[in-house]
Amino acid sequence: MEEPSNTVDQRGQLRQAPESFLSTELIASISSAGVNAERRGLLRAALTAALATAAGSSAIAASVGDDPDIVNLPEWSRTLGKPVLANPYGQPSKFEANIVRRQSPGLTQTDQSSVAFTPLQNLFGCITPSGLHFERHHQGWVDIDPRRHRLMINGLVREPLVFTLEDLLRMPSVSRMHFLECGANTAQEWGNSAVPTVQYSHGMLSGSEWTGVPLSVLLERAGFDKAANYLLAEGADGSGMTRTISMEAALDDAIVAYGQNGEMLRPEQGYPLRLVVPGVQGVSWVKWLRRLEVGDKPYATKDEASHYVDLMPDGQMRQYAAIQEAKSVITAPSGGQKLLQRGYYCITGLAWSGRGTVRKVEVSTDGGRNWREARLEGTPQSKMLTRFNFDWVWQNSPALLQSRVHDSTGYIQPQRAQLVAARGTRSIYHNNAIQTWRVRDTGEVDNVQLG
Ligand SMILES: Nc1nc2c(c(=O)[nH]1)N[C@H]1C(S)=C(S)[C@@H](COP(=O)(O)O)O[C@H]1N2
Ligand SMILES: [Mo]
Repeated sequence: MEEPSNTVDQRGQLRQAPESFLSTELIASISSAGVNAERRGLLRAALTAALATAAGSSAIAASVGDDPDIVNLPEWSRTLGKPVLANPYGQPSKFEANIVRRQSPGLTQTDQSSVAFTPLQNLFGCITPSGLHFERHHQGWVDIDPRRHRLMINGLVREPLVFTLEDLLRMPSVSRMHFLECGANTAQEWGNSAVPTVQYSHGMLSGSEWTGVPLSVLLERAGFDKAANYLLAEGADGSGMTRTISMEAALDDAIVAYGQNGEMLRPEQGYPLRLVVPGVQGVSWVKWLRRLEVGDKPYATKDEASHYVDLMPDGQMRQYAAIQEAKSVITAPSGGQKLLQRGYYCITGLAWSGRGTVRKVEVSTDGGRNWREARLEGTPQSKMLTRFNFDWVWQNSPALLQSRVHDSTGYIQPQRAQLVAARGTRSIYHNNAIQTWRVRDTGEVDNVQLG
């Protein structure tokens, strides 16, 4: 098989919907800025009608009459199928082998202190398949024997406790969908190095259903000191990963999780136990969680004193900036992809907020001059990814695609210039600016920074 290219994947070329799905009149009704709310219902009805007509249309049949893939029975229709249980653990089709996590050559420090990004451009809906969840390890991942793993709760507690995985599996559990985003996601965009694809610009982001014991249940059981405001969470890998968690977040919706998307956590995601701190930056979601210490002040550990701090324009450091502010990105069409023909495209992307739910997403195709509302798929969940879709007709002319989210607190995702005005360009973390994808008249899409 051909070596997968680092920037363009097998679905890098976007085909428009077949011309027969849309009448000229309908195409005209979709302005180049999108479909407005009134026309949307009409468009949907007409699409359904067009589909129904197309199914029985001889004109369609004539145009495809010589297609060998219709005329000849393929081998899979003439031979025995593969045996049941050929794959005791199911795998994606071999034709999807190009849809993988990728490492950015520029960002890789060592094989262990590294990051592999989620291929957002190829995913649907809002759940990231566990095998494509991004990976960020400070010192490599570890393959823990669950029988030998322990979770200790100590510090300002009435009774220090140690749990085995079996103990935790017997306790009351919750299952909730939440995004996980590294605080350094979109870091390169602080500078001028617009990275080529959405996988590299936004791929330290994944969404999963997490299952485990509410952290509040474990803290209550240990009899934590009600005056204590902080927790130290510690991982069992060699990175000495320790993070201060506010007691507020710990008692709110944090989970000591063993489950991810219906099965046990993957080793790369912290098997057998990880902390889930919804809405908070990824580094606080300590993997291979082995100890929680209840304390009365922030711990200022290495991962919060010298890393994960943002240098502000006035020379001050922004520390413990834990919450991931509202953010959205168009995942297709996106950098490295190509529109092959003029016509209808469904602009699609993801929106999320660490402070609550997504209330509205707007899309602009002219670099932020005009905005129209996108469709949200499903009911937005708190601190979880929401999928949005937007109807668009590309007229072979240059376009600047942007999305912006409004969250349930009323916060609106900032333009890059607004964010830079407040925070300068010397930060590494917490870049939630509006992303711009430029469509050239050739159909090629790339990453540009406006303003
Ligand atoms: N024990 C431990 N926990 C850790 C890390 C680590 O290296 N060791 N990396 C952190 C960082 S920086 C992030 S962004 C998330 C990444 O989680 P993931 O690898 O499951 O995507 O885990 C966090 N928890
Ligand atoms: Mo991170």
